[in-house]
Amino acid sequence: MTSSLNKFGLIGFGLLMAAGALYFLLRNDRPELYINEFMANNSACCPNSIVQSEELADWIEIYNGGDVAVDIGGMYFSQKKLRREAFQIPKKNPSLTTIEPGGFLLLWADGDPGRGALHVAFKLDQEGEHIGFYDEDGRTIDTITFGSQKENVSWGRTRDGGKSWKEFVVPTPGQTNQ
Ligand SMILES: [Ca+2]
Repeated sequence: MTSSLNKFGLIGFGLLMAAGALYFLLRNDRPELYINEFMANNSACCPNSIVQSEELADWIEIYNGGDVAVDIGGMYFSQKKLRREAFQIPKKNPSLTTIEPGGFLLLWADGDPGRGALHVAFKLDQEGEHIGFYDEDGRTIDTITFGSQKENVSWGRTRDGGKSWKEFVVPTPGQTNQ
């Protein structure tokens, strides 16, 4: 009797573990978003024709490498490695904060979130620091740690969503990296 109970207990435990693994796999469909390019030492970028703004603040370009539109409203950004210090993108402006498949979104790192949904509550340190991008449930989407940045030169992935990074003397905020 004891051994039969143990057997059923083991089967039950196995089923529970399988269900847990399946749940994890289904839950693990992270949005295919990337920190694609950023500028942390900006005194001249960027012309209105590119970003329709006269901003000269630091910026972070996000790229959607997936095949579905993603609203980053509710997601978090941080310039520290601690998630609890992250800034949450407002959820009330999906028309501003949704990135189409293959599309780009520019966030202004001007430390002035009162200026709108695309302005985060921190600036980037041109001497180098960290950018963390986290999903609403706290899971990490992307992070980058960078060193000292040259004036008006951006740092970005050599190709959109790719693994390697390089300097861009001609930055491409809101557009494909090239
Ligand atoms: Ca770009």
